[in-house]
Amino acid sequence: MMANLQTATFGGGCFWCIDAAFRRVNGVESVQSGYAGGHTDNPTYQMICRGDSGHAEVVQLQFDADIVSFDTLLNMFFTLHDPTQLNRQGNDIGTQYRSVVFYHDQQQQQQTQDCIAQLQSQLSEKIVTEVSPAPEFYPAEHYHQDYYTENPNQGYCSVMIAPKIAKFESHFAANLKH
Ligand code: MHO
Repeated sequence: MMANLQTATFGGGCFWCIDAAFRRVNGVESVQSGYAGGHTDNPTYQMICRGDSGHAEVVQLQFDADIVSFDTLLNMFFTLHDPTQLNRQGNDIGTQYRSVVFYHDQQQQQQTQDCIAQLQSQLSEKIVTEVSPAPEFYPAEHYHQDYYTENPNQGYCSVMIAPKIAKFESHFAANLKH
């Protein structure tokens, strides 16, 4: 059967974490960490961290929409980070860590807006997630790809990411790769 491949692009804090989570999801065929939404071409991680490039740390996914829906990916995305924090996730502070959905078509835009409206009705704090058309995506340096798998003992991975992934795996057990 032909795969119904689609693209999704999400930013929600450090990309190591959402990269690790989405790699586990059944139907997600590829995950790339990168930069998008700023105003400089071919940014480097160093430029991102200076904060003046305007880029966000994002992950870009290819997923088979016949196996996992964009709505399910949105639900996952909103449990992986706090969409009420402006330009920060925990101790990670700066525009590079902003909450953002870069939609690839009108349907993704509508689904994102509906998902945010629904989630907002359950939250007292305002959701600040940016919802914008997908701009050019710049893949991050090789060492940022699948960082969590490659560097499980690195401090940030073991302290910050591992517990989030454990929670993610129990919450979305039915959606994981076997
Ligand atoms: N605070 C973390 C974030 C890394 S992430 C790729 C660190 O600097 O290790 O922004």
